[in-house]
Amino acid sequence: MATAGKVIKCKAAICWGPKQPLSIEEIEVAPPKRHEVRVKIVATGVCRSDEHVISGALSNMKFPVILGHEAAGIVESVGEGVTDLKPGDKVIPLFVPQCGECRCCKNPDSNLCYENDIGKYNGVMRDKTTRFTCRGKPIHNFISTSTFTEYTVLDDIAVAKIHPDAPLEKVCLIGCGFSTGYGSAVNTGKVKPGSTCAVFGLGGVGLSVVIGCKVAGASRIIGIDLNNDKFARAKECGATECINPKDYDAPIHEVLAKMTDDGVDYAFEVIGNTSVMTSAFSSTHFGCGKAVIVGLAPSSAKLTIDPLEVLTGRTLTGAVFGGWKSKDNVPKLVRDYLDKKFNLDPLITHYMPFEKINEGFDLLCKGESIRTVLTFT
Ligand code: COD
Ligand code: ZN
Ligand code: ZN
Repeated sequence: MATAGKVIKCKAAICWGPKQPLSIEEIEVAPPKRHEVRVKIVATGVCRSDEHVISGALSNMKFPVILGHEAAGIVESVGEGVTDLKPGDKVIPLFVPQCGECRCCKNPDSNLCYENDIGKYNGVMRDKTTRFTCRGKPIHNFISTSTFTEYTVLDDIAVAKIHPDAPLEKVCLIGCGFSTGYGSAVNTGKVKPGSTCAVFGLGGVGLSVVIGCKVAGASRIIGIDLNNDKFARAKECGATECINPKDYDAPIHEVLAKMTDDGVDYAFEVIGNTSVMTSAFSSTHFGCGKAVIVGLAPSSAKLTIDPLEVLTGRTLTGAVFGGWKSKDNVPKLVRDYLDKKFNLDPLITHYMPFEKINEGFDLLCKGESIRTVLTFT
């Protein structure tokens, strides 16, 4: 490519600090260094973790920063030492990288590579520097990805090559929301055929849990949300019934116990609310239930559970990115999508040009969108 080895000037959305709209600016993107790739982003989703930074809920962030972590694009150029990617390859950035060498990467039961920047938010590449500048200032990276820009640079452990036929404006959801929910059901929960599941929270990730429960063969999938507007789409994704806790005087775990002969086999908390986590756990069967935490609670929050509820046989677990080892599994998930194992269409409510990014976040905050996908024209 004519741009290889050169600085690229392009558009990006800069988050200069919390509680202010993102600002579309021209930035400079340096060429990839050793074991890095520069990627042209084609489509990127408006997702919760980005919103948590904008709203100030994630307090230890470094600013200014280019947010965005759910995306798909095309490799523009590669740095030295990159063997598995070449210009023109379709790719998905990985906010949980897979280095293949750390204790988690070597353990088949974990996917949380030590090279991740979640929670630490150092905001730099593996070599501790950034490839972005704007108005002469260095701009931080966000969780190994930074996709709210026409071009980004990624460590090669944080990018997966996908099938050349993949429609990027759909499979971008495999970079976060879809895989997080779907994997929580099929990997972390290991939902069995014929089982009964409860899914608390029917946003994009909750709906992806519903899809996972359905693909795993669950016979009952009960959706729970405070907003009745979420129910039709949940049923489209596979929920067999939906309930609103506001419609009942009794606590929701008692309602579910009555509906399900003493409790569900699997309950998923997909909101990030500790009192809902407690009720999700209590909603599972006393002798064999499993609760999976998908939502991220505020950092000061503590979870209260009755130890007797664990002693009798319930399990409480959780995972980021649906437990998927990212570099190994993202290409497989894309192939499963192309083979029509699941549909991503019900999750995408809006498409917008990248410049309308702040409108995308407004819709998410108002609960009016499931996923807004931003595209570069
Ligand atoms: N009871 C029932 N439903 C509720 C309640 C409640 N008390 N409170 C809110 N809800 C409903 C809302 O009406 C909404 O429909 C739904 O819960 C939440 O949906 P969204 O659209 O806000 O969120 P999602 O589905 O996009 O994301 C949910 C997560 C829990 C995954 C997300 O918020 C989160 O915690 N992310 C961090 C963890 C993670 O894995 N992140 C990956 C990168 S984003
Ligand atoms: Zn996300
Ligand atoms: Zn690792």
